[in-house]
Amino acid sequence: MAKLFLGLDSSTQSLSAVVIDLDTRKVVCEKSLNFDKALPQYKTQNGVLPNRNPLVKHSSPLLWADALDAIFAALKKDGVALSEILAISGSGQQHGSVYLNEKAANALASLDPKKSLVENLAGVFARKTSPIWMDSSTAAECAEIRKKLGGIKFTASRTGSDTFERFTGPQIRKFYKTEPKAYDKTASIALVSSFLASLLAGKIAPIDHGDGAGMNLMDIRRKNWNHDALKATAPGLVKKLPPLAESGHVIGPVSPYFVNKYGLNPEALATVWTGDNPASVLGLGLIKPGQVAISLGTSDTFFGTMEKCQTDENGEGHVFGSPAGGYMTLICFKNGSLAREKVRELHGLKDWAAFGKLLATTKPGNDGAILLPWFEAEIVPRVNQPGVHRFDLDEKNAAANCRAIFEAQMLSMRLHSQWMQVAPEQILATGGAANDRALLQVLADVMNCRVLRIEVSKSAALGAALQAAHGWLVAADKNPKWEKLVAGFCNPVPGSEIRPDKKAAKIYDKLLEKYAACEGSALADMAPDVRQQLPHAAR
Ligand code: XUL
Repeated sequence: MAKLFLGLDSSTQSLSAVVIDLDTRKVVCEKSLNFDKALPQYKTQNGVLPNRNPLVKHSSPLLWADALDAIFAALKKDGVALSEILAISGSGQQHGSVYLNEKAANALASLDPKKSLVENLAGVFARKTSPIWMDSSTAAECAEIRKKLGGIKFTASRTGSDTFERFTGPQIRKFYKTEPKAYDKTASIALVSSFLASLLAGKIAPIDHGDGAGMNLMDIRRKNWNHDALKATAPGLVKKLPPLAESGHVIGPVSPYFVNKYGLNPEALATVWTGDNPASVLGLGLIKPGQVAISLGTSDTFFGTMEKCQTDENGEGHVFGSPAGGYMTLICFKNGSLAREKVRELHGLKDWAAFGKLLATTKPGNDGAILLPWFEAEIVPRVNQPGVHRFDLDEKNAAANCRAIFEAQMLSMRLHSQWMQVAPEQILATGGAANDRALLQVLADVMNCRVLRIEVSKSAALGAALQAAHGWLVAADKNPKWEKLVAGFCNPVPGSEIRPDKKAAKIYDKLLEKYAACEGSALADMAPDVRQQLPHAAR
C-alpha cells in the first residue's frame, strides 16, 4: 500500500488538492476547483461576495464547505486511491473568520452522508458571511485595540504584528460593535483553516500557531491566547475561541461522513490546518532558520524563517508561527510588478525582455540614482498616498529608470527586513519576474547572497500534504525530520543559481545608506496622516 497524504488549500478564489506519495516522493495528483466557475450559485466574483461598500470583502462559509464536497467527489471520480490516504491536512486564506452558534458542535459530530455538507450545516452559523483578508473596513477597531495594547511596538511584540484591518481580532471587534446580538449567539469562532479542519474531523478543530498569529489575539512568544488582546477586542471572547495547537497535530480519525461518502479509510487522520502563507513556507522547503524566499508577483513578498521570535517595532512586517517549528515572517510590498510595469510603460518598452536588456546596459548602483517607487499607496514603508520620488535620476533616462525601480525594490526589501536579524545563506526567487536573470542578478548583489529560482505549483497545498505526513509520523512516534520530509518535493530549477558579484555588493552596501536617507526625507516631508494611516490589506 502506498503512503499517500492529502493536502488541501482553500484560497481566496479556489480550493486545491495535492496528493503526495511519501515513498516515491512524488506528487501523484493535483486538482483545483475555481469557486466562481464550479459553484456559481454563490454569486462570488473572484471568490468574494459583491458589496456596495468597497472596503467590505466577505465570502460564504457554505461555499467553502460545498467546495470540500465537490473536490472529494472530483478526486473519487478521477480514481484517486482515497482509501489509501493516511492523513489529511490543509491551509486556508489567512485572517478570514467563521461564526458558529451552539448547534455547530452537534451538527459536526453527526454529519449525515446522505446529505451534503451544506445541508448538514443548516442553522449552525451565527453570522451568514465571513469577512476575509481583503476586507479593510476596520480602521477604527485597529486603532482602538492598538491603543489599549500600548501602541504599535507593544502590539507587534505581543501578537507578532501591529493591528491590521484584515486581521481577525479587529474584524471580531467590528462584529461585536455592529451586531452585538449575533456576537452573543456566537459559540465558536473559527478561521477558514480551522473551519474546514472541523468539517473533516467532525468536531470543532484547534487553530494552529501559524494562522493563529494572524489574529492579533495570540501571544506570539508563548503561543497561547493573550488575555489583554482578547479583552481589548470583545467581551467573553475566551469562551468563543478553540484551543491553539501545533500545525499538523492529529485531531483524530476523519469524520465517518467522508468514509461513507467518498471511501476514505476509517483510520485516516484529520490534522490541524494552517494558513496559506505558513503552508507555502513548507511547500517551498523553507524549514531551517535563515531560509528566505522572495516572491516577485503583483506585490513582492518576502518570506523568511527564524528560530527566535523577533518582531518589527515599526509594525510593518508580520511574524507567524512556522509549521516547521520556530517562526516565519511575511513582509508584503505592494508596489511589485505593477510598479515595474508602470516604468516599462512610461518608457514605451514593449516587453520584459526589452526592460531587462536596457537594465543590463547600466551599472550596479546606477551612479547613485534613487527612485522611491510608490506608484500605489505602499504598505512597507507605510505611505497612504501614492507618489514617485526621484533623487539624482533623470526621469527621461529609460535605462537608468529600469535599473532604479528594481534596485529600489530590492534595497527596500533589505532595509525593511533588517529587524529579522537573519542573514540568509541563499534566497529562493519565485513569481513572474523571477524568470528574468538580469533582475535576479540585482537581487543577488543587493542582498549579497546567492539566488536560485524555484517553481512549485500549488506550494500551499503541497505544504499542507507535507504537514499531513509530518502529523501522521509524529502520531506514529516516528520522530520525523522536516529536512528529510521535504527532500525531493521542492527543488530549485537546475542551472538557475546566480552568485553575487562582490564588487557590486559593496556598492549596494553604500547605496543602502543613501536609499534609507532618501526614504526618511520623503516620509518626513509627508503630512502625518499620509504617513501613518494604516495600509489596506496586503497582496
Ligand atoms: C497574509 C494575507 C494574504 C492571504 C491570502 O497576511 O493576508 O496573503 O493569506 O490568502
